[in-house]
Amino acid sequence: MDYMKPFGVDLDLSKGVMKNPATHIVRQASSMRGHYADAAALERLIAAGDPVHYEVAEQPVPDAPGQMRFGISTTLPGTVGGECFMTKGHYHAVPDTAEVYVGLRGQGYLLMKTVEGECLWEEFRPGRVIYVPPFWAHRTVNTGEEPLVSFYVYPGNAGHNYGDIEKQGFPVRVLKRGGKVEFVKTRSK
Ligand code: PAN
Ligand code: ZN
Repeated sequence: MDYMKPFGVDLDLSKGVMKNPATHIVRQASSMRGHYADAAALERLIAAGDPVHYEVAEQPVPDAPGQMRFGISTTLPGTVGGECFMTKGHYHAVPDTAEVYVGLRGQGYLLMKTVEGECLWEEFRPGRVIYVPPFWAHRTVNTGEEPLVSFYVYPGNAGHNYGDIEKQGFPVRVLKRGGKVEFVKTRSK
């Protein structure tokens, strides 16, 4: 049999980065249109330099059910009209696939929602493991003053469904006003 070869990668835990990632995705403010409540504030931010909102570093593995994809996700600090910087968020394209996150650096939350509209969140902090069960969409939100860095791992065949979140959003928004974090429900479902 032609086996895939084992491999290792190095993380710098003090900086919260993966050394020499094969894939490095960078999402700037301009790729976040439609995700924040205050569209005008986002446009002002884009015009003022289009800052990075988050980055993902990965070592790709085959898209097969027995494989595990893993990497480092870094969400930067900041707000858009009071709403904390966040990732787009997604369901897995194969919806009955779970994911494990481990907080490495920084503070924030992983917001999770079901297709019926239930929305729950778990706190991110260094050393905190968060389990995302099958069927829950997930979005990282940075409520702190430094980059929020996490390690994640999920099944190789899971894929990503961003379209449903672009249409539905999340029923809870995370704001920071006067240094205080607030969870605001935007609708009952
Ligand atoms: C993570 C996320 C990463 C970026 O690797 O993909 O945090 O967030 P978006 O994919 O929502 O832009 C993951 O959950 N993978 O399944
Ligand atoms: Zn995921």
